[in-house]
Amino acid sequence: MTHETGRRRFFTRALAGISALSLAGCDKLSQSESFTKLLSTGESLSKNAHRLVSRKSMAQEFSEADMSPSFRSNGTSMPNSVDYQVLVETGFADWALEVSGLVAQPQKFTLAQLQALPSRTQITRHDCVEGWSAIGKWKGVRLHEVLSRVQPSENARYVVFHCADPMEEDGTNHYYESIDMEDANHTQTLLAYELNGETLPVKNGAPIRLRVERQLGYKQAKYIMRIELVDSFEHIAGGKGGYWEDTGYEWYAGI
Ligand SMILES: Nc1nc2c(c(=O)[nH]1)N[C@H]1C(S)=C(S)[C@@H](COP(=O)(O)O)O[C@H]1N2
Ligand SMILES: [Mo]
Repeated sequence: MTHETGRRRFFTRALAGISALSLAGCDKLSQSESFTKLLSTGESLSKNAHRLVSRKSMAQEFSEADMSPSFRSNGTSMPNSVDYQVLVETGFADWALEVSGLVAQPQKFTLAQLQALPSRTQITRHDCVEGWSAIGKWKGVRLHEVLSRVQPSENARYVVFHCADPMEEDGTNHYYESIDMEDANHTQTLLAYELNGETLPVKNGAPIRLRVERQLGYKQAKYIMRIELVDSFEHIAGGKGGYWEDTGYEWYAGI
């Protein structure tokens, strides 16, 4: 079950007057109010702990032997957009990542240009709030490398990732996410173009997806089309900094 159908199902049930207690099973937990509250508390605690100890601490990295046999897809597995489908058919030859907003040198990067920058490879664990985890090997360019080329302004506070997948049937309300400058410049924060030694599959976010280790699955934006540096996200979509955040999820989804 996806978060989206799960959420719809929850609201439908809530409207029908069925109590959260009657919701049994692991993947229903994320739709239960008390679980969401518990998660929120844990998230704010870990956020503050990171702030006090070190936001620069590294997420655990694993060995090849620890890798999951396959890395599943969750949420969108093929964006429902003609523009995106054309990009897939043409091997992303005409795709370019626009990086703009509060930067001195807005730029567009082709996939080949991103792949020519220094790369980092890391084997990390992905944790989804729906109750599954997977260990995968990611290769990509550090977001820091890209940002240093566009020169963020001093007032830039957040990096926003605009994705190709519309979340409504009518093609509106695209998935998006955001992180702060500290996580953006973290050593393990990547724009990944390979998964498990292969070109990033469409189901996992081709041509590039975010890896922001130490945060939950929904922060790992797939199908990134545009990156925008901002000082606030109050004027973007629902104003909470992400698609799921706009529905009530925590913005800082620390693990
Ligand atoms: N653009 C986009 N990014 C997304 C999602 C999505 O639906 N669309 N789902 C999120 C969620 S909830 C998870 S758990 C991961 C799933 O990544 P995977 O498909 O590689 O397993 O992507 C995240 N990033
Ligand atoms: Mo997720």
